Amino acid sequence: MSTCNACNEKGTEKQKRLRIAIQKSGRLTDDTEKLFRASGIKFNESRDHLLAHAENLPIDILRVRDDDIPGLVMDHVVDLGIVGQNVLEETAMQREVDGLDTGYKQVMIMNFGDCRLSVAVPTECEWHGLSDLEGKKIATTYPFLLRRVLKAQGINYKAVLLNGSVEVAPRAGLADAICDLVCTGATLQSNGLKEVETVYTSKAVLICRDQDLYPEKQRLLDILVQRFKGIMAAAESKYIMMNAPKAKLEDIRKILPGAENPSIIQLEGNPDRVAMHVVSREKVFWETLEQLKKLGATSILVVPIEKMLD
Ligand code: PRT
Ligand code: ZN
Repeated sequence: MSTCNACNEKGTEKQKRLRIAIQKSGRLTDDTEKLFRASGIKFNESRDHLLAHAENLPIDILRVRDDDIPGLVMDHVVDLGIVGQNVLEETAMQREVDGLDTGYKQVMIMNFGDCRLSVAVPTECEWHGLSDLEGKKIATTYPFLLRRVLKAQGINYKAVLLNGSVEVAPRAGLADAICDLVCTGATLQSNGLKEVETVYTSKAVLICRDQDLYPEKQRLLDILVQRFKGIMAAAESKYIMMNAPKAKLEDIRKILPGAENPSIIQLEGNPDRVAMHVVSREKVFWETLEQLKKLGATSILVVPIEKMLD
């Protein structure tokens, strides 16, 4: 077996290599790995390896279950972690009760992992509000997040803790209602449930241990954050090109979302028309293009942007 610097950390290596915990296999994995690749972090080891070393940067990736990520950061086993806010806050509340460290710093909110924690009841049930849950059994994987909301409303209920298949609990006679993560709502619908109240909304977040990092690691983190932000900004942005009547330029600018300082180029042989190039920092919908066409724009091109550095 070959020796590995990152595993047998010597003092100096430990000070330099940034350790990031990510979800091994689940809903956050593809987006996280895509972001790393786009940021120039290259690692070859397969998902079966617990630890992967980046080839080109002093970064080690630790692949674990998402539930373990907050604890690894809070116990200073890793420097950074990418995890859902739902898991982060639930774990922090659980650890507080257990008397464990709960310190971390939120570095940035990511543009993936969106979901909501919602109460759902059987479709045929009438619903008037959270007070309908008084005295009821509620199945959930997130007892602390649920309790925070219901306690604030003075509602007494019984939590039934389930770590999977929460949506079958009412049909199985285990609970009257559930409180579970929802994305499209299809799972609730196919289990005869309706979403009645959202108690928490969540996205994936990048978190950091609450101690100062060694300077080399902090510098690397700053670079990563700048790259992540550039990729996320580019994901929403589009480069738009069109030919347009000079007289309508102001109207065109008004309907282009988030477009600043367009470049205007005079078209050869046509004094009334110009070429307009602009970066739009918001999604561009078909409706917008149709409006542009009505204003006399032609040859409209909307091009994706890969990277962006302001
Ligand atoms: O194995 P490991 O413990 O790492 O993974 P896990 O099974 O605990 O988590 P995983 O991979 O399912 O989700 C990881 C994180 O993704 C969650 O903690 C959320 O932050 C985020 N996320 C985003 C979601 C969803 N969307 C989501 N829809 N997590 C779970 N779901 C489940 C939900 O529990 C329900 O079963 O998807 C189902 C509902 O989806 P819809 O689209 O039918 O509404
Ligand atoms: Zn999990």
